Amino acid sequence: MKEKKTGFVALIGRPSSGKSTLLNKLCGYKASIVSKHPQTTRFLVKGIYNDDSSQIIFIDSPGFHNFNSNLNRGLSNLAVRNTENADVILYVVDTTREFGREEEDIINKIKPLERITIVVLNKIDLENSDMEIKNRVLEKLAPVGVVEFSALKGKNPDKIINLIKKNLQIGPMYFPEDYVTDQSIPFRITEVVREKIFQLTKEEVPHSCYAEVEELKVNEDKIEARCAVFVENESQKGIIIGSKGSMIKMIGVKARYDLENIFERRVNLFLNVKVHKDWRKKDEFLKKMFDIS
Ligand SMILES: Nc1nc2c(ncn2[C@@H]2O[C@H](COP(=O)(O)OP(=O)(O)OP(=O)(O)O)[C@@H](O)[C@H]2O)c(=O)[nH]1
Ligand SMILES: [Mg+2]
Repeated sequence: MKEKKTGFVALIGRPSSGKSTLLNKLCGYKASIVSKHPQTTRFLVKGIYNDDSSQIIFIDSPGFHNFNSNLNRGLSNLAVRNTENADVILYVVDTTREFGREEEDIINKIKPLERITIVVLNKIDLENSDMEIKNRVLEKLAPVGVVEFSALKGKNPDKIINLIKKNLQIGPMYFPEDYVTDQSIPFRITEVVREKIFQLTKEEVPHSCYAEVEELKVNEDKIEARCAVFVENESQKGIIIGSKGSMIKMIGVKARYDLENIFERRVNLFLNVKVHKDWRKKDEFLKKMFDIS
């Protein structure tokens, strides 16, 4: 068997800088959920890129930002932990934002690791994209490469892939060649449901939700799942259900559509909205749920 270059690439960047969008573009497959709200990603989500000469395992992480709650602090710690074990760090910079405290904090965390780092200057398709931030980053960090890109509109991420390959070693295959992600079926279901909630609701509501698959039947031609959506209080429950159930219905329709594409079979999805009072304030629960402390 031909030897391949393999390794782990950790994405890090401030919330909404486009990490998950970029991971999906690099993998050529939607492995990680995306929305316009910051803090969409809550877990270390893997997407796997395979070609004749390499296997690259990308690990998405929650946006790193200033701590203002236990959940955010936990998510930011998770993002940093992600970079500590990686062969290469892919630092995604939002060029429509000013260099601020978040960039400074990220650089202070990754610099001492002395890992191979590649900087992606993202969102160059937008009018307010400003390369001044590039100079600010490069004053503090010495990456092996800097690529200007649009994770949303860019057609060809080869430049980033090639740069990564150049910096990986020949190594073991971590996953079978036809794997595009290591995510379980229930995890994919809850993530897609969460994505729809992030895309269809606003302000605190998407952040107050988590989802859990309570019953699952997987057949060759059909998947049937009962999935609970938990919110923090009755008023959020009312918003998620919507007038005469219109919102939860829309979440279900859109999630099912995506899941049928992902699993390539029919999906029956039953959503049930429940209250888990103030779950984001319960440290023990957060620890268990998000593997964070
Ligand atoms: N115009 C434009 N929009 C982008 C680009 N990359 C990402 N976006 C948008 O920015 C928003 C956030 O993208 P995500 O990929 O969810 O960002 P993220 O860094 O994973 O965010 P968190 O998981 O919340 O930290 C979405 O609305 C994307 O469509 C880009 O290159 N150009
Ligand atoms: Mg994300």
